Amino acid sequence: MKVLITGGSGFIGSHIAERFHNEGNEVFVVDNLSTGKRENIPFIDDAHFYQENVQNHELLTDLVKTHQFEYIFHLAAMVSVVETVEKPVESNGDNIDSTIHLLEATRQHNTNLKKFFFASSAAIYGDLPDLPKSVEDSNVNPLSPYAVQKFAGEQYTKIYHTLYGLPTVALRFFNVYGPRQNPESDYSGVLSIINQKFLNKAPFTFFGDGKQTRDFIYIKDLLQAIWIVIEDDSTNGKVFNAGTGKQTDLITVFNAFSDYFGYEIPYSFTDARAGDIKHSYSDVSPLKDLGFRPEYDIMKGIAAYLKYNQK
Ligand code: UD2
Repeated sequence: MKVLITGGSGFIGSHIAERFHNEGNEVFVVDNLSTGKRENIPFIDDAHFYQENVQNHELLTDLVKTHQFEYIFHLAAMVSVVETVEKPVESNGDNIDSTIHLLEATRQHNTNLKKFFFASSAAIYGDLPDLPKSVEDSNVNPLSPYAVQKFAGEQYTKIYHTLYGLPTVALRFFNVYGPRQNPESDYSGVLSIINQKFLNKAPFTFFGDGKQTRDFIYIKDLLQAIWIVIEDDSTNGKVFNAGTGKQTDLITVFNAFSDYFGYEIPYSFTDARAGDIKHSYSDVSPLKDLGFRPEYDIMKGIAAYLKYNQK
């Protein structure tokens, strides 16, 4: 099978690429390496790797026409919320224009598509207090260009099914963590930051009191969710939450790292980040109805993450 992954050298995209590759498929990656890394996907040769911006619509259309992919994953995006606040117009191009162009190229030229997958985000729920967040019952309240753009992307993905019959699906990712997550920015996933701090024995700062909670999902559980929705025709035109349905506070996470590393690092508390939400977790019952069974609670997930690091 032929598979296209935009953003395929990023944290999540590289895991999708690896699994398809290991299962004997031909995987093509388009990634401008703005946040992804070429070394995340050493198994993809240069003939299948395009270091290009996802706004290169001509390239993407050509790829779709030439290769007639079975699966298309659209993960490439300006992923930093802060960067989208600084660059609303540019991020709109990366995050919305790219999505509709790729959907349109697929509609017009890709005749044997099994699924078009779009990566959405829990960011679209904003700071409304209801919990757990449910695709059916919760209102959305996008508070950044990033959140608006992810919501637009998933809605385009959805209507490309209802209007044109394209087999599409979108997942709203909650707080994904695991190997290859890039810890380099202040706004990287907090687990990758804590991991980095422990490795370097450097101080960690809690923004707020550390009692904020998130629905942390280990990359392997996310892959399970992705494979369930891409292989099931009943998911066409639908949007699902991708989390574990459990909330864990930051202090618990920090203490788990301390236990596994076997030493303490200095830590301090400062003001909560502007716009930070206090609590978040997902209702994943629709995914569970399709067979989703998350296997990694936070302790098991952190253990697996650290074991991978040691390799
Ligand atoms: C997630 C997404 C973000 C956006 C947002 C929308 C990730 C990695 N980020 O941000 O892209 O979708 O949801 O709601 O999935 N923290 C510290 N110290 C640090 C870094 C973080 O205390 O050095 C706190 C941070 O203030 C927050 C929590 O840790 O309360 C989680 O932070 P995060 O950036 O990993 O994830 P989140 O949910 O804020």
